[in-house]
Amino acid sequence: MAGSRILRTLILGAPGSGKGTISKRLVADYKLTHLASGDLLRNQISAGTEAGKEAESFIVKGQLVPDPLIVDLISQELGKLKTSWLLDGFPRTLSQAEALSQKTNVDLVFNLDVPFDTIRQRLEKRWIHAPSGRTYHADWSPPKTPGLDDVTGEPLTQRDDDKPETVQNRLNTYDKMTRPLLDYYKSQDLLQSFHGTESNVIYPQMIDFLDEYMKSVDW
Ligand code: G5P
Ligand code: MG
Repeated sequence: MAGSRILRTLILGAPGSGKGTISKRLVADYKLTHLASGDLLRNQISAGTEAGKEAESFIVKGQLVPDPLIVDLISQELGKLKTSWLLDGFPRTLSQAEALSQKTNVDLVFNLDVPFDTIRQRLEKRWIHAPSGRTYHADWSPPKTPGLDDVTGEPLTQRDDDKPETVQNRLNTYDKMTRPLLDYYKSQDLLQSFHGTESNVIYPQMIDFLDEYMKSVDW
């Protein structure tokens, strides 16, 4: 990345649309700092904080955690960042988007538009290394040793909210609460949607777009 400007980006998409997978590639290729709201919340739960206890009761049901809780957590983290960043999973409601706009401008909003049937199949086979947020898929991106994290060798787990009935609740919640954000950012001319069923096909399209974008604004 050429210039010294800070790039402020969001990645939106339904649960399981590949936000984490694509973010991992973007942060490596464009030297962005990745801030994932779900990872922040799961860290709070593991640490047994009050915020974590409150969040857990919503997450296990596939519901969104209350806006003030996540706005607080994200604001604290954003305040620490001095480099270009990519925010994954936040905002998820119009009220969160408004809160974010009070704190910072955003340059680009990516949207991953992946069919729900594809998502349901993916999440059945997701495994994670909870402490780091590293994500695997049993067939598509398996760990080197089945059941173990590639970096630490620690055991992988499945997310409580990846049970089929909870996944359906998360998809319903997305339709009701988060989909309206697409119009919100479209009306600000910030939204770039990428449709498909394969991250390996979507990602090169994102790179092409981002490279052109950076040239156009003389990054
Ligand atoms: P999260 O953690 O933000 P979601 O529900 O938005 O959770 P999730 O499940 O983390 O999103 P993702 O990051 O979009 O999905 O997808 P991923 O992990 O990269 O990919 C999913 C699986 O598919 C992986 O196994 C991956 O390897 C595989 N995969 C990727 N691409 C392909 C492909 O091309 N082919 C195949 N075969 N597989 C592929 O939020 C969790 C909860 O926290 C709360 C909510 O309760 C939420 O439900 N929360 C918030 N609440 C309120 N406001 C907020 N802002 C909140 N943020 C989080
Ligand atoms: Mg994720």
